[in-house]
Amino acid sequence: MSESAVLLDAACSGDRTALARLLSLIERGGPEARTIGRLSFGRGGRASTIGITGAPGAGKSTLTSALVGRVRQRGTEVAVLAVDPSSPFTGGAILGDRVRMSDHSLDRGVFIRSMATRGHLGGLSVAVPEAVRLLDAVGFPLVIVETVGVGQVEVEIVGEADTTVVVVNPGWGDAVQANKAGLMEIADVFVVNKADRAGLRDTLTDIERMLSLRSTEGWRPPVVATTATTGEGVDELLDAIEAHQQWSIAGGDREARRARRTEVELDRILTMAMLAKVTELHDGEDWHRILDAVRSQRLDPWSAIDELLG
Ligand SMILES: Nc1nc2c(ncn2[C@@H]2O[C@H](COP(=O)(O)OP(=O)(O)OP(=O)(O)O)[C@@H](O)[C@H]2O)c(=O)[nH]1
Ligand SMILES: [Mg+2]
Repeated sequence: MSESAVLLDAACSGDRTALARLLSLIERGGPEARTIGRLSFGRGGRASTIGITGAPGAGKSTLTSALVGRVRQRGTEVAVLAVDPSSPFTGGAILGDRVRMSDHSLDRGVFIRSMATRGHLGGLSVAVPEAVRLLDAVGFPLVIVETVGVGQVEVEIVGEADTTVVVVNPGWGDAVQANKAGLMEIADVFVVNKADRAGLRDTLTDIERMLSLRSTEGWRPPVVATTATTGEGVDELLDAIEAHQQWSIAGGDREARRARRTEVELDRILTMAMLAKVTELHDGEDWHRILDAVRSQRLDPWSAIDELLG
């Protein structure tokens, strides 16, 4: 058996160290990550996923921690993946800083892990779905993905969850102005966190107004006010998330979303494989010979590429 297969069996039997090791390999990418992807595929499919996004400091981690507490009270095991597309580092520092979840450190029903870019953004958009599939495969019925920031990449990663929660604060306009439309599009549930701060009413009104401009068909995202630090509103948030999950399962929306997600993922993997092929050709023997031929006008670029690919 390969090392990955041994690790996966251990992880499926509850070995958290093995699970952490597998996630590191997925994060790093390359052949091991692909092997893990092959092995874990088909073992899961039961987990629900929740994506949580919002501007830096909006209270996503505090809220996630509070949600995890509620979910555990209901007896469900949960894995949390904290994704930071802007950072090349993972591990202790970011985990401690970004994910305020020390409350759950002694609870074996909770697994928390952060993931960073390792230098390339494309890698993360392939690694995150792979990591989620692994957490599903080892038996977590619920996986929460939190991303830092509200840029394109973050929105993309989180928007692929079964239920997407967008976290804003009173007076949210300034922080996320650039990407308001993008957030409106992906939100299944809106949270105005830091409800203890001034400006809550205006923000709720603003969001409701923007939501009323959306298509009237389908799901209308509920807007929930929370104070993550005290836990106020967190039960309502969990209810709103569960309502969306039930609605999307019943009406076929979840299935459709997952079908789209599969296509997007396959497309990304194809693109990555093609880029790897390009690098391989660059490093190969023929490249310089063919380049010389084009430089000395013996060969046109189109024929050169045909020859290289042939
Ligand atoms: N007053 C108030 N402060 C809050 C609330 N929720 C979170 N905070 C505080 O806001 C700060 C940021 O909270 P985090 O949970 O780290 O926010 P985050 O969105 O995960 O931050 P990043 O991961 O860095 O983007 C912390 O100091 C929290 O204690 C809230 O409801 N009210
Ligand atoms: Mg955070």
